[in-house]
Amino acid sequence: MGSSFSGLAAFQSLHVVMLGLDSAGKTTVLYRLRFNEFVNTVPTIGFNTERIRLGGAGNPRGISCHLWDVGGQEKLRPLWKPYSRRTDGIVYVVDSVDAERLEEARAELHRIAGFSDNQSTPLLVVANKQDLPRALSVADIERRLALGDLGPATRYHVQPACAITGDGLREGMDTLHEMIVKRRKSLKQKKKRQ
Ligand code: G3D
Ligand code: MG
Repeated sequence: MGSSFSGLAAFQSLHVVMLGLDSAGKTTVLYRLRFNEFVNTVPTIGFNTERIRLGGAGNPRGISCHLWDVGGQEKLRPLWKPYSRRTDGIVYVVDSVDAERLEEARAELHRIAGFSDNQSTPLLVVANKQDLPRALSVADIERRLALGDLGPATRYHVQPACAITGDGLREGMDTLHEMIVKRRKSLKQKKKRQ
């Protein structure tokens, strides 16, 4: 990964970490994005990682993105801090049906976002499992995760999605990519002014 955010090279490979409680659907998201097909998952012990391509229709070659899927079981959550250090973006996957665990998901998200390295890192919340009947709406998830409390410096977007079919995932990743580019530009301008 490029160590500076100036120059084109730094734009060519992004480093994104995917977090969320166990069973939210992170590994399903990863393999759906990587292989464009449903892959039956087993609980992740440690992490999975794949290189995927990002970039909207205007970008035929796309940008390479290293996506890390870090296990979400409680005993693995201490890993979230080192894996989320100096990432370009964070994908936070939630199970939109598991209303009971959204409070736990909120607390973990705010803990991660509060680490000094992560302040202002763009955040894509994937409101996963929207195919299921009792899925909560985007507005409900935004409220329950208290995303408004993350502070004005943090760009975020909540994307309704279904990792089984892939619906919403590409749109979500494209929005994350746009947020990453905007943040880099504003950091660059800030640096110039100093
Ligand atoms: P994790 O990596 O966050 O722990 P997984 O989660 O990707 O292993 O997924 C956990 C379970 O949720 C899996 O089911 C998976 O198939 C299911 N799942 C993932 N995304 C969706 C979705 O969008 N809709 C529905 N209905 N289910 C989803 P199993 O049965 O293997 O536990
Ligand atoms: Mg997993």
